[in-house]
Amino acid sequence: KQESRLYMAFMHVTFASLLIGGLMGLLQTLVRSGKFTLPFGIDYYTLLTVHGVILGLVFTTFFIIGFQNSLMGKTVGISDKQRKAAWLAFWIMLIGTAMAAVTILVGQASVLYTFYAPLRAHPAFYIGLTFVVVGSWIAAFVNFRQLYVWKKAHKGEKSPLLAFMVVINMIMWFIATLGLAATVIVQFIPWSLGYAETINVLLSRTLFWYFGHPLVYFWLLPAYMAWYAIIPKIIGGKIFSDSLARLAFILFLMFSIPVGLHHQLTEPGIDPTWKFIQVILTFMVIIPSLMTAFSLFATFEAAGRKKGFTSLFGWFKKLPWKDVRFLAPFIGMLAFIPGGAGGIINASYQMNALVHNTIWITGHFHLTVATTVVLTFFGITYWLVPHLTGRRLTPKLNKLGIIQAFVWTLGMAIMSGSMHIQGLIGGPRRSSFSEYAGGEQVATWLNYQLAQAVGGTILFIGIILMVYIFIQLSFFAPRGVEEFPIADEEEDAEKSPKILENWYLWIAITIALILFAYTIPMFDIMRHSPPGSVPFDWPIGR
Ligand code: HAS
Repeated sequence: KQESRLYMAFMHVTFASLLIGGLMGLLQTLVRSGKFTLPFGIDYYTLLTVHGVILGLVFTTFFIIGFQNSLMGKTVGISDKQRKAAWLAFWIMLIGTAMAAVTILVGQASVLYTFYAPLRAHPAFYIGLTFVVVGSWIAAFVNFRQLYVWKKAHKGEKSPLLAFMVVINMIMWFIATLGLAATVIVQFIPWSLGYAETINVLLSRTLFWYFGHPLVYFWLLPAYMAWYAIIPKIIGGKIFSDSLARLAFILFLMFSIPVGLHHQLTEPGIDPTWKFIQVILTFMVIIPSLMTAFSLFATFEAAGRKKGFTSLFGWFKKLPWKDVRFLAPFIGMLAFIPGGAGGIINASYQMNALVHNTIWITGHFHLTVATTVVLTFFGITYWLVPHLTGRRLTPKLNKLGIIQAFVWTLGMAIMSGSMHIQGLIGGPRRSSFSEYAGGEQVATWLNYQLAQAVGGTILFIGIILMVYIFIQLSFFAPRGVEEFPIADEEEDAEKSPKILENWYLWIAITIALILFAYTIPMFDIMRHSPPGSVPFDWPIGR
């Protein structure tokens, strides 16, 4: 019960964030349609910042840490001391979130979720972010300790797959947030307090993206945990390959971080050679996703064939289509096929020039994070929350969940689809409605903006449905037992090689790759970049 309370605390913040962030998203699409103006003089960029920060940073981080803690508790156990430390992490993160949220809401931090210079916020925003990061570090070290204690008690045994995956994700998070901490503590806090007269803009952007790209894999990997080790149980199958899953996660650890420059391909001040090297590394980070796709097909096919299907695709029909715990993540997987293809386009150096800073990019991340990841998180919620609250996912709630998944898919297909097309015909991202003095090209964007408002409205209905289901599963669904589905390996599976758990080796390679990809560009940025022409009294939010 004590453990459940901890994990549920994270879930409550998650779904409160979904509601607030989703409402902001709806308003944004309405404003961009040109048919609606914000009341009470609310600034579009305040809205955009609340949306990005609350959904991109708060919703995701609280869900991930809560879910991962529950995986650790289930697989390697949690002691009283560790539980208390995890509570400390929760409160520090919550205080930080509240500080940042209030600062944004009062219009003192309209700097978007990417917040790099020259945009400037009130110091409370940066201090709040620091709290969130410190809280998440405590959570990470609790997870490291949990696995360490388990290993000591189980000498020579392979660690449980899910615990291994959580630790990889938190090591990646820790290394990535060092960049965030550096820019916030060394650059932003002194600058926003007026102690530093100028700020090195390029350095702040580079440090942000050093963190910003692994951030997207920090969102993705918990979804992969469910795909590799939970979905097989739900469909009545087994884990296809423990070694393949571990190797995919190790590749993510190594290649997620030294790729941040692919967000800065159009940026002056960075030598193109280093951009090109990081583009190559970006293509390396695609490989573990392709391995995942292969493994998922194999899992589905093996599960179906075990049920006696011999025809080429007969097994496909026998997947549990009416079980929302499977269906929602499955739609997420499907969305990742165009989502991942879009990512490959973004990463292709020359093609990036076509799509960068257009609303295509917004379409890309609504497919990847807001569909693939979010639908998988919803799929997890349907069993995790009743498991924790001692209730059951009733057939009625299951049905409502299926409707929710279809509403989400429809809304996102319309919204993200029109964002992709509008991006290709030049529609900019991060902008409010404008007719740009009546340009001819601008007229071609208007219908797509209307379509985005339609999609955004459907998505908001999806959010209300999801929050309703969450409340039901938390407080009102009938009492009962809901399983925590963790799949086993095949009986005749080969033993996973010990080297896969050689943490020193993988962390050393990760650090070596980061040093290789970043040392010279960073040195150049600090040596050649003008120290920054943005004075400390630069108006907030501009
Ligand atoms: Fe991205 C920009 C490149 C993946 C999120 N990305 C963003 C931004 C976000 C984001 C938020 O190189 C905007 C940041 C901002 O505000 O400026 N992205 C990639 C690449 C990948 C990728 C190469 N992105 C993601 C994921 C995200 C995410 C995942 C969130 C979770 N992205 C970029 C680049 C930019 C960028 C550039 C900067 C653009 C710019 O100029 O600003 C890859 O990881 C994608 C690999 C994925 C695949 C798909 C594998 C498919 C699977 C599903 C299998 C399905 C099954 C079901 C089994 C190759 C695993 C099948 C069943 C049937 C019946 C068929």
